[in-house]
Amino acid sequence: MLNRIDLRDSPSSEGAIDRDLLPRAELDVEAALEKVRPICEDVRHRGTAALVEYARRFDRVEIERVRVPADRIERALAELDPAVRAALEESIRRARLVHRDQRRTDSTVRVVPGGTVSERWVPVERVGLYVPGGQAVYPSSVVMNVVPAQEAGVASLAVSSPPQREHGGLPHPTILAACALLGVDEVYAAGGAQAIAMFAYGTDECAPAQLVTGPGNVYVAAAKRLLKGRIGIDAEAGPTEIAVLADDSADPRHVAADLISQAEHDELAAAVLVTDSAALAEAVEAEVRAQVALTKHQERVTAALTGRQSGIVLVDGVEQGLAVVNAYAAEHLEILTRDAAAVAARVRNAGAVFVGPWAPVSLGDYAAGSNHVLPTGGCACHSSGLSVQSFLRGIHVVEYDRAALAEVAGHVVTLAEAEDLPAHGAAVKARFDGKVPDSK
Ligand code: HSO
Ligand code: ZN
Repeated sequence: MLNRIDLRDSPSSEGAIDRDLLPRAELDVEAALEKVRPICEDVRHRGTAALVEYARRFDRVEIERVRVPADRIERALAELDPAVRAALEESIRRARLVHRDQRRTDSTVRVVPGGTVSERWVPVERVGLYVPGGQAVYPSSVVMNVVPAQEAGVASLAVSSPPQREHGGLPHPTILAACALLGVDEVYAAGGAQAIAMFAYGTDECAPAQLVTGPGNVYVAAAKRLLKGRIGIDAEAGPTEIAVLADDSADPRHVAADLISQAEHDELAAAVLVTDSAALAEAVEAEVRAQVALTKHQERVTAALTGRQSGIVLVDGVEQGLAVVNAYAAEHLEILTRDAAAVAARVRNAGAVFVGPWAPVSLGDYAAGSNHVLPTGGCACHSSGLSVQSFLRGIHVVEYDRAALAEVAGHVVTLAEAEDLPAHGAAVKARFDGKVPDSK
C-alpha cells in the first residue's frame, strides 16, 4: 500500500540525502493565486457584500451579516456537550501553562557608559485567527491560535471560520463554543481566501488586523501569499505531515495507527515511516491494511497513504535515519527507537518531536500543551510553529548621551563615507558644530 524508498545503499550523511527522493506533496499555491486575486480585490472594494456573495457561492448558504451575534456564541457554549467542554478546558489549561512560559521579558544592554540598547517586546495590536471548517471542524485549532495570542497580550482578537449550511450560516457550533470558552466574542462567518482578505482590508463589520494566523487550504495559503505585507502572516500552512523514525523495538500497531491518524486529515496529508528494520516495515504495512479497513475516513486515508507524498523509507541504521528525517524536516516527527530521548536530542529539523511510545502526535494535536500549528512542506528547517513569539515584535530602543555619541561618531562618519552616504555622517556631525568630535 505504501510506497517504498530504499536508501540502504545510499550515502548516510544529511548533506548527501537527495531531498527529491523523499516523498512530499506538491502544493500548487501559484496556480491558486490567480483564483484568489479577484476574490481578495472584491472583498477589498465591496466588503460585507462580497463576503455574503462568496458564502452563497462557495459555502452554499445565505447570510446577511458576517459577524456572529454574541448570543449565538453564548448559546453554542450552553449547548456544548459537557464531555467536549471538559476536554477543551483541559486542552486550554495545558496550552496556557506551556505558552505562558514563552513570554519574553524586556532587556537592556549597556553597550558603553551612557549608551544602551533595550529590547521591548510589544504585542501585535489586532490579530485575525483563521480556523478552517472544510473536511473537518477544528475547535482544537481555536485553542492553538487563541492561547498564544492571548498570552502574548494581543488586545484585539477576532476569529473567522466558514459559514456552515447545516448551522444556518454560522461557523460550526463547537468552534463558537471554543471561542466562548476562551473569552473571544468577535467571530466572523467567513472562509477561505475571502476571510484572509477581510482581515487584511477590513469591512464595515470587521476592523483590519495587522496579522493573520492559522491553517487552511491552498486558497487560504494563496491569499496569505498575495496579501503578505499588507498584513502579517504566520505561515502558508500545507497539508499535515507525520514522519516516524522507528527501529525494531517499535510496536507496528502504534506506528500504523499514528500514520493513519494524520492521513485522516486530507488526501494530500503525508505519512512517512523511516526505519532500518525490514521486518518492522512489513509488519507496519500489514497493520496499516488491517487498520485502514476499519477506519471511518477510509477513502481519504487510503488516498493520503498511497499518494506520492507518503511511504516507507528503508535506511541502514538509526544514523542514516536521523539524516533522512533531518533532511525531510517533517511537521511532526515521532521517535520510536531504543534510547528515544537521545535520538530525539539529535533532531534539528522538525515542527515538533514526539518522543517514545507514549507521545503520539494526536496527543499533541489536542492536549499535550504544545502547539499544533506547525511548519509544513519542509519549512521546519527555517521556521517554528505558532507561539507567543509569533504575536510579539521586539523593538530596539536606543539611548545614547552626548559623550557616548561623541566616542563613536568618528566610526559612524567613516562608515557613512565608505557607503558614499555623507549625509548620514553629517547628521552626527551636526550635533558637534559640524565636526567629528574629539572622542576624549
Ligand atoms: N494535526 C493537525 C492538527 C489537528 N489534528 C487538529 C486534529 N485536529 C496539524 O498539526
Ligand atoms: Zn491531526
